[in-house]
Amino acid sequence: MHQDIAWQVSLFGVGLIAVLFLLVGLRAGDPGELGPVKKRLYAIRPFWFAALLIVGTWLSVETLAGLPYSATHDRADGPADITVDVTGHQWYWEMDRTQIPAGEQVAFKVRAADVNHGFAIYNADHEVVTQTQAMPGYSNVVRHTFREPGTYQVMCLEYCGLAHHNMTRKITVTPAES
Ligand SMILES: [Cu+2]
Repeated sequence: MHQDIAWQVSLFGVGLIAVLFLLVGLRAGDPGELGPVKKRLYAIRPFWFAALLIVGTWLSVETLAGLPYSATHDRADGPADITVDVTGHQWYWEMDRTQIPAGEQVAFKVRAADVNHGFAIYNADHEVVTQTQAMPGYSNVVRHTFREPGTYQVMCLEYCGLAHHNMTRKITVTPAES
C-alpha cells in the first residue's frame, strides 16, 4: 500500500518537472520584459518564505518529535524462553519457527548467508517492534517479548538488491498459554 502511494507520488512529481521543463523550453525564445516579472516575483518572496517556514517547522515537529527511538529489545538476562534461528538470503528469510506464543521471551539469532540484510519485525500498524542487522559471518541476537497476539511481518531494512522488497515473512503470535 505504502509502495503504491510512493510510486504514484513519484510519478506525479516527475510529470510535474517534465511539464515545467516543457514550458520553459517553449518560452525560451521569448525574453519578455524582465522588470515587471522580477518585481512581481520579489513581492511574493516573503510569503513563500513564511509558507516554507510554517511547512518546514510543522514537518520537523511531526517527524522528529519521536526521536531518539526508545530501545525495542529486551535486556539479555538469563536464557530466553524460545530461540529462533534466522538467516537472511537474497531474497528471503529462512526461519526455523514462525509461530510464537505471546508473553514468552524470544531470542532471534540473526545471520546472513550472502550480503547484509536488516531484520525488522513490524506489527499490524506498520510500526517496527524490534530490529537488528543480519550480517554474513556474525550472529546478532535480539530479544523480544511479544505482548499482543496477531500477525507480524518481517521485512528487510537494508537494501540488498533487486528483490529486496520481496523479503517478507509472517510471524504469528498466538495468545499466551496459561
Ligand atoms: Cu535485504
